[in-house]
Amino acid sequence: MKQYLTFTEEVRHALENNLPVVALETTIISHGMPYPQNIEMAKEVEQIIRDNGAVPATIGIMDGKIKIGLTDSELEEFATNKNVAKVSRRDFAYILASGKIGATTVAATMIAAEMAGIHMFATGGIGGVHREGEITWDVSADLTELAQTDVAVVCAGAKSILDIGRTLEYLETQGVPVVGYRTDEFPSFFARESGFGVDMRIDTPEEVGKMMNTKWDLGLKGGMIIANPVPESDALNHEEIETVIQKALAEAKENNIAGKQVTPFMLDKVKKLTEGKSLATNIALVKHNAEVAAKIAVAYQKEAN
Ligand code: PSU
Ligand code: MN
Repeated sequence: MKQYLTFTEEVRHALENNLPVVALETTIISHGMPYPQNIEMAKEVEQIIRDNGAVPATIGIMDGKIKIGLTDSELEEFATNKNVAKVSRRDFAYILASGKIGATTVAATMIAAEMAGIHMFATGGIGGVHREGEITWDVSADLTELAQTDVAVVCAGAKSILDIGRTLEYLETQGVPVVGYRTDEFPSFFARESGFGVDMRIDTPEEVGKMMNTKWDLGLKGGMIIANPVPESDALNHEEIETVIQKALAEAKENNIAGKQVTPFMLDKVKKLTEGKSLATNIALVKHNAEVAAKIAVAYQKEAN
């Protein structure tokens, strides 16, 4: 398997010396945000992780390799190239074997991170069960990945473009712990509220690190979700965003948007309908997740070593 992986010097050094590392995805760069905000966000997030004592490893597929850590010019490529594929578990081998360029989703980033020996990952929001999922069967492969791959994911919950109740039910069935980080309510990405509670609340990085070590010491396969609400100052109003989402969903339906196009389409529409406010919120929550993930990675690694 190692033949497919390449590492930047910074990441290789960290992994060889058991230093804390935080994985980052590329789908958020290539398909989640417009240029140039995407590249600015990607670089700032890496720096936040360094400032909090861990090493960032942004993951993507190019030139027949799984890249664990990207150079600045590679990051730029993911931010600007219009032909970047969106890679989830099912697409992984195809994109790698064909030498195409592919941005990794939460699911694919977890797969690559585990291969590389990285167990901490920061992103914006996870995929989930889509609204009307009982008709379309659109359930993100992120959820089944969380059930089987040993990577903890810090996210701001799941976007309320999804069916959050069903997403949480699915995660429970799959045995995925959902931890509220300093919150009793599962956040809904743009907003701090969702109307759904969490069964586990943890308030310190040390306690999350201990739970990660305990889970995997026990051989309980799979990841966990650390749900970290967007900071108050950047949050959008739950009811307001709901109205916007209803409009965007109607447009998606009119345009017959389905499958892997749904999430990028919805993010773009919501951004337009909020006049860019949602993009600022998106960037803020990713940065916040990076900070928390770095702190947890430090605590996890201390306990693991
Ligand atoms: N949430 C965001 N921005 C994103 C994504 C989620 O705010 O870009 C991406 C992530 O990479 C996630 C993917 O894994 O969308 C889920 O896509 P799907 O619903 O097609 O599984
Ligand atoms: Mn989907």
